[in-house]
Amino acid sequence: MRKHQNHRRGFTLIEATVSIVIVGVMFASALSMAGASKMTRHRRALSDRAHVLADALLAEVMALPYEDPDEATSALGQDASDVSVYNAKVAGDPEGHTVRRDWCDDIDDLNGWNQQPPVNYDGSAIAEAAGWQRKISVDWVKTDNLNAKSNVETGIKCIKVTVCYQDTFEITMVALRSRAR
Ligand SMILES: [Ca+2]
Ligand SMILES: [Ca+2]
Ligand SMILES: [Ca+2]
Repeated sequence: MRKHQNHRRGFTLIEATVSIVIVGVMFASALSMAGASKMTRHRRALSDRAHVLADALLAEVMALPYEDPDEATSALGQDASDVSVYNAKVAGDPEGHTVRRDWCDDIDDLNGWNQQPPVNYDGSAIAEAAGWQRKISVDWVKTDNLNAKSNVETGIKCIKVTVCYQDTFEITMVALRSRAR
């Protein structure tokens, strides 16, 4: 009878040990799944915010005239007619902005635009924008191959808006704009 009791006690200890190991494994697995789920939610939140920031900026750029209304130019970027105007506005801006997007008078004035943290169209601050950056590049593209850049005016511009969060997340949205539109 005593022999049987010892055997029963030993079995119970093994059972408890197995049970602890199983619970431990399940707990570790649950923690791992919770971590992955949290990471997925974080990336989705970053993606949603990045798309909102990119959409807004792309819409602003696309609303600008295809080319400078004051002069004919053969280069991308700010034009001779813009520089003195923009410099005067920067000098007179009490909030000390660099060139604001609502001062630009054609799409490619924003070529090379790079702002961190991003601000609104009128230069006002965007809430919780720390860590975010927005960049714009504008190129002419070939009419027979819209993926290929051109060094000369073709009547079609490719606008790329890149939005990144620190060094962890980045999206680029692309739009084409023709002179004819
Ligand atoms: Ca211009
Ligand atoms: Ca101009
Ligand atoms: Ca220009």
